[in-house]
Amino acid sequence: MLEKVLVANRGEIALRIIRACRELGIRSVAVYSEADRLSPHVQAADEAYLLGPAPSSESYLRIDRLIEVAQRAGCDAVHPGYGFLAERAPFAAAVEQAGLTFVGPPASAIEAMGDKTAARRRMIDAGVPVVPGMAEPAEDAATALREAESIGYPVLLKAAAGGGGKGMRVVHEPGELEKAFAAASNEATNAFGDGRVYLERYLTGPRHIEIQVLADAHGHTIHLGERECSIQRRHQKMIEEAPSSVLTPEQREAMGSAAVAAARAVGYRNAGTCEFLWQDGEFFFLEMNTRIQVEHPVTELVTGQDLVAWQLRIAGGERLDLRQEDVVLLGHAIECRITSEDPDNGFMPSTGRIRLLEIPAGPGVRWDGGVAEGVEVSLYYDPMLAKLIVHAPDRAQAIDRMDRALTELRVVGVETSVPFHRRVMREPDFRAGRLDIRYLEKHQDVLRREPGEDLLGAVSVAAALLEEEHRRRRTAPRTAGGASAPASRWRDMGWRSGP
Ligand code: MV4
Repeated sequence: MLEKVLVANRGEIALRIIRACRELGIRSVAVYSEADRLSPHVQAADEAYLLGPAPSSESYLRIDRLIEVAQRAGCDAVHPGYGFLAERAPFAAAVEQAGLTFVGPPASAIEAMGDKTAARRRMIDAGVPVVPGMAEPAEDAATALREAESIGYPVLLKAAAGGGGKGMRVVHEPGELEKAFAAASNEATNAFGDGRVYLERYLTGPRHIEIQVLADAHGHTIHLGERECSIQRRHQKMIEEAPSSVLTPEQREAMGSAAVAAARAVGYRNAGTCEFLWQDGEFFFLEMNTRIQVEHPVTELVTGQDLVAWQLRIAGGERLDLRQEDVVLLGHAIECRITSEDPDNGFMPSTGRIRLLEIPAGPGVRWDGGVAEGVEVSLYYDPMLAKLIVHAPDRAQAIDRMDRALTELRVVGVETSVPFHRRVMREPDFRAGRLDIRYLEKHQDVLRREPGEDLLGAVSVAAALLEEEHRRRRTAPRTAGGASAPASRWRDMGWRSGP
């Protein structure tokens, strides 16, 4: 078992890892930048170390400094979380080189999944379905033109070093190919320092469905079902759920087996996710994310498994004593990513101090947060403040529960994505499960405030007190026996505070 873990991250995922450590009796060490001095993850850990004076993300990317802190603090392992250094093979290798355990896959597995055409070849060899297309990067535009003929239009140009949608170009007809090839290659060079591109058949309205995988160090690999992640904006996921409403048990098994085969093919260990595109009952492997993901809680709620605890136990050499047939899905879970972005203003990042934070509670509600009242939200880091996750017996009840929980949530000090999330929970296509990766392109209605839209929340006691205090300071002293002016809300509802 691990004894002391350095958490090489910040925000909600750092807190999530610290919580898992505490439950397992593992000591935790936080690191922080100057800007994060007062952040909750620093308070929650057993010890905390300042990484450097830079207030930006730079601090969390200093490999040498992180390893130095881990060694000085007497850690035996490093958990990278997601983002930052989580999928950098050189970081995993440097951690192991320093005699520490990397809570994640071997560097070789990260590398194998990093090169997209190499990964495609390995998946084909392992019998995992991939989108029809090229197995090698195209030498030039003329080669791509010939390949496109055999694949059939529309085709999609993708960067070989790829991921995240950079260097992607849709080509509808031969005449567009040469220009698109140059543009995609250019973009790939700028983004990855590698201009190689290849072609795939372009799927016009797929869903993004991914499979959670767990693999121990003793050759045992299983999957924990899927997550539906189609509701995204500019490659940023906004809402995730488990299970997907389109998979039959047979398809779940087929996709799960494909994900397990993919993991085995690269010698995978620890938690990982295989992304698939699903269209008209067919599915195709896209890529593997070699980290714990933001949306892991929806899988935890429907499987009853603690994925971060499994990461730590597997890294400590424990056996994954969970058979595939023991994984049972129960009910439906939905996650909303609560960000400091203004949905009524093109999702413009919003900054400021959090003055009031009221966190939803009640049956089936989970809050994975990384902020607290008093915390300053800056532009230095990712705008995700927290994740609100609900669990209910079925999808319809989960949607209603999420709408209720969003009603209870109050954040004063920064604008948040909450109004957007509430509009999606009420939108008929979403409620009917009619969604694909272009859902938000097609639903400008949920991206904008409706005239007359009324999304009042529950009246919070703290907010009511703050308002009342404010009002008392402004109003003249009361006359004897006279009732104070009722709050406008109460008057609106037909209530009176006096006779
Ligand atoms: C595709 C596709 C359609 N057809 N491949 C986007 C990021 C990268 N991971 C793969 N992506 C896509 N690949 C084929 N052959 C559409 C996308 C895509 C997408 C995929 C998943 C989630 C959101 C997306 C948004 C736009 C495009």
